[in-house]
Amino acid sequence: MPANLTPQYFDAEKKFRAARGPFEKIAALEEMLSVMPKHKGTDHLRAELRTRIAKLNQQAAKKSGGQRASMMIEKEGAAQVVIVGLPNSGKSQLLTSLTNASPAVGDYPFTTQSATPGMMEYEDIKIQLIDTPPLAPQAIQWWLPPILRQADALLLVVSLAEDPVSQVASLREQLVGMRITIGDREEPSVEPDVLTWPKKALLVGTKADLDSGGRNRQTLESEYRAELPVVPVSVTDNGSLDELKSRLYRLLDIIRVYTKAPGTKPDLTDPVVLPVGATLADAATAVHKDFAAKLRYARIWGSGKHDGVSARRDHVLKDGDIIELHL
Ligand SMILES: Nc1nc2c(ncn2[C@@H]2O[C@H](COP(=O)(O)OP(=O)(O)O)[C@@H](O)[C@H]2O)c(=O)[nH]1
Ligand SMILES: [Mg+2]
Repeated sequence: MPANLTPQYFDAEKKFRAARGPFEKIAALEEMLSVMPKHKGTDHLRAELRTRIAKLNQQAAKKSGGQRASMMIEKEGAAQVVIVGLPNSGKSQLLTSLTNASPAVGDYPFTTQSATPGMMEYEDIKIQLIDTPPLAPQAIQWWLPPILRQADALLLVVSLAEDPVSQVASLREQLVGMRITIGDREEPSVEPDVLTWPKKALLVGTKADLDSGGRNRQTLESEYRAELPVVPVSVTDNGSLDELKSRLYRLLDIIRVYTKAPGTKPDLTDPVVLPVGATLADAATAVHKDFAAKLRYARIWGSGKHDGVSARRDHVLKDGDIIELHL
């Protein structure tokens, strides 16, 4: 059976070939694994990659005094989003306010020492958020860059109780050090032929309630709005947290599609989550790996068309579409 590897896989493979040292190699192999289609045709290759990761882990463990080199947190839900920021910027508080998780929140730096995941509910889907230790130069631990590189998006957290511009500059510098780029801007400090991990990101200004006159928020928006979406929030304002959730959903470029069997009502509580641009054939594969090959046609409700029209396998789906697959 053909493996049908995607362009993302070959990009990750390029990163593997350019990787220096076991940590970068592990990060690249883990990325290859995470973007590889999961079906019989890739079983062998996936097993091989896992063996290579295990071997590199042993090597890396020797270098780092016995610790595991991989702390990858298995992705759950529709997307994996990592919260990053300087000490005391409100990262853990954000995870607490948006998810079921309860990391330690404290008014002193370096409260958070490890990565903590939590699930955020947004309408009918769940998005995984991961709280991390501060991105301060002296505190970045060897296992952090791979977690950031694997993320579907980053929340860059800065406190609006202080000057936000220097915080963003500092965060960017740390990220560039990990060869992670954000926004559309070319990073002049990254050599053009060095492989990088480009990431979608939202710039989240926390503690908006402590920003007297909204001055820091205005500064943040005027400096960065052209490159990155800027979202001010406060734990005292639920509306701001809801706004953050919906901005994050839009950033992720995903759609929800609901399936129904002929003659029944659709299940509107359990959507299939797909990337923007996904077709009926992609949706069929997401339901069952064999369905795309068997798909004859589908009926579709939504998509700005008449209800129940039949559509072909290359039809591009929209958020909220309901589909009925005919095999
Ligand atoms: N007034 C106010 N304080 C906040 C807000 N978010 C976080 N804090 C406080 O800021 C401090 C640092 O928060 P924490 O989440 O531990 O920061 P971290 O180090 O980035 O994880 C704590 O005392 C929080 O209670 C907010 O929206 N408003
Ligand atoms: Mg914390």
